[in-house]
Amino acid sequence: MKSWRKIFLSILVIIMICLLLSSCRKTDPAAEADPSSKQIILGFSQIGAESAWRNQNTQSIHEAAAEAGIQLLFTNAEQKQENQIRAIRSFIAYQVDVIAFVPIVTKGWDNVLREAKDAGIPVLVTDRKIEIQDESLYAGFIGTDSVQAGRRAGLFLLDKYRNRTASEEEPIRIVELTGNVGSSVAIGRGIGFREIIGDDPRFEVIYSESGDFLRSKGYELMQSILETYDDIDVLYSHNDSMTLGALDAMKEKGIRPGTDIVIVTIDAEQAAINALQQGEVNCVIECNPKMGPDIMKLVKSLAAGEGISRQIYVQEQVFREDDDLSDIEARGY
Ligand code: GZL
Repeated sequence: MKSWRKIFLSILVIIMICLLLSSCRKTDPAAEADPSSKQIILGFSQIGAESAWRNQNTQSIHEAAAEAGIQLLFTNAEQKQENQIRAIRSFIAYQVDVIAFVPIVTKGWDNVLREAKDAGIPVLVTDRKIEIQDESLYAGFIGTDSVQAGRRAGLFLLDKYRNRTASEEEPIRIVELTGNVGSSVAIGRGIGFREIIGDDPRFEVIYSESGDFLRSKGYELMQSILETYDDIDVLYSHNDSMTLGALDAMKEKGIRPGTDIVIVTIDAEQAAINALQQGEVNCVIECNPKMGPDIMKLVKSLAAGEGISRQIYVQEQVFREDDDLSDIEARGY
């Protein structure tokens, strides 16, 4: 090959390498000298803005990152796993210090988390859980105990119908609106609920369908359900957004939610607490979205190369119709 062509190709390769390096994260000489002074960069992939709960979760993460002095690269996946995988890859390319994300569904994360591990970037799973072959691909989980939330829903019904016998009466007919199909929270809330009422002959789940945690789908599904069934006793809904939509549909039909149909819902956004106080809902199970500060503490530990607990559940409570509902703290979302 003529020498001028060799020179041209060498220059081209050098330019490409410089461009590639310049596209990656800038190194800070001061930080190189004193790693503890380096600002931590966190790449966070959020699933979307499907509910008041999710928006509060997002707000908590932004506020806590700012408070902690952590630079936040935040992406909204618009409810698509492929967008989350793309975002995680971009965090890897940028060489963030830590990656955190809410996995919209439990499966399909092995490859991209292997890439993060190979790049030496620790990963924190938040809010929802993942199912993965190699558990070493992520550092730990912090979020809700969705199976316990389902159990709490079932336990409320056991108490509500404690005087009901199985023998002489029709079963208590339950309609279930579930969250995202394949998400750990929808799976867990279904499993926990059935652990409690599944073998009890007094109860029968006559219908179960995903409303994707959306108010609009809760409304549409309940409209359709009320066209099909006229003897529903209980609605068990995996989040307040779907519940509020279902309540709208019930009221349009002259049905009194909380009286004609017992309503059990999860999240505890303000609108659901208001409905509980007004007697339109019978039980609200809290799912705590305000996990930002705890996430940032874990991020700092991971950035410092420290280990963290594999599984941390956030604090959550239950609000029942018979509780003192007069002094419930404003929910903020
Ligand atoms: C639960 C969370 C769920 C909420 C919904 O931890 O993932 O997603 O219950 C939200 O409101 O859409």
